[in-house]
Amino acid sequence: MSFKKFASDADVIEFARQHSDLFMADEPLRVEEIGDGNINFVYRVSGAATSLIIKQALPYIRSIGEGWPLSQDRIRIEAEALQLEASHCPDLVPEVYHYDAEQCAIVMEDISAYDNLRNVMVARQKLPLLAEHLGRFLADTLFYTSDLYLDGHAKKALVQRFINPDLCKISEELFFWDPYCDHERNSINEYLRADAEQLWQDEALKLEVAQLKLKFLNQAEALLHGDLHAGSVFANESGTKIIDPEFAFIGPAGFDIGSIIGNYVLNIAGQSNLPGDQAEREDYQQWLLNGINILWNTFAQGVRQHMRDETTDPSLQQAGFADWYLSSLLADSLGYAGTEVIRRTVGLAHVLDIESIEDAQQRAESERLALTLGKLLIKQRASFNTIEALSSNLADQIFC
Ligand code: SR1
Ligand code: MG
Repeated sequence: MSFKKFASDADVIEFARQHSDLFMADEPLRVEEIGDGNINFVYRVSGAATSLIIKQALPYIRSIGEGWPLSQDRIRIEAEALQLEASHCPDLVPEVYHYDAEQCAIVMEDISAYDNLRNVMVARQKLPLLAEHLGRFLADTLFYTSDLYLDGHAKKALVQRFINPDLCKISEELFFWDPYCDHERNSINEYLRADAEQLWQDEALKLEVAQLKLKFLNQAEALLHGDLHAGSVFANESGTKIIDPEFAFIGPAGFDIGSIIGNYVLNIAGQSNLPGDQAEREDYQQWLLNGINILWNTFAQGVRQHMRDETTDPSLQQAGFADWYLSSLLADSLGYAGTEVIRRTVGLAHVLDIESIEDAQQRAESERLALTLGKLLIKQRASFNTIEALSSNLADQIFC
């Protein structure tokens, strides 16, 4: 393989010209490195009227360096996942213009007309279509890549194509192990130390987390995005784009649904101590709780409709099956939401929604609320018959 990291802006520009027809031959182009994630390098190349994005995967994690090597196959997986998602919901993902196996790079649509959902939520912006778009993305991508739709051969070929052991290992450790012990990778606010120690002693919680981990390890249900946090979503008043599926693999559908619900919950916990008027913060928390309802209900209605119209396996058309499937999936999703909330509070990778609370003691209050909600989501995940029952229970905890 002749992989080399782009060494200069000129390299990036040459690559952009070679692999897109967006620019005129003599048009001056400029480059910015805009990657603010943990793992890769991301460049925007702009001309007078148009722009595109180039994402390059190095053989290690950007934020850690060569000490944490990482397979570059992740960029193939990302390109193929984006293309597959685009075949089901093209309006909800950036278009891939070119995937380059040699340079471990993707050339794709610039989505700078949209804002990062993490910043949107911290700024308490209400986007009217967001939750519906997320629910539809989940319904389409999860249904069409599962046995509810595919025949056995096609499904197993998909499992093979999306084997992603390096990236799965990151999630296996960061979601399901590190936060539940005194791991050196954890990052813990000193005012939250006692709460973290209590968490490490909570044997009942750790047993539930072990069950969720086993499903993550062995339930090859549907093609997951695999890292569906608020930083992987860009949105505005009229549209939504879901990016970065480099963690994609065939796993339990509830993991994606839970990851994004967990990010709604993290923002809700952060709002309690973010600056601003209390009424305004509570109004936003309520808007987010309602967003969780809309997201799940859009997902569930979409899947029911797809099952009615497109599931051909006669066993899976059995009366009552769709109800059973969705109620087990709700429980899984809430459990995974809880693991996302807890790992973002005491684990390696935290979120701006809480980190932007400057005062460490106030931040610990939001982190404590996040831990309470995370534990509730995991331990009581099977007790909620509807999403509304869950959100009203969360409201009791938040507004008490
Ligand atoms: C070391 S990677 C930390 C986190 O960043 C990614 O976006 C994933 O969420 C991962 O868990
Ligand atoms: Mg990412």
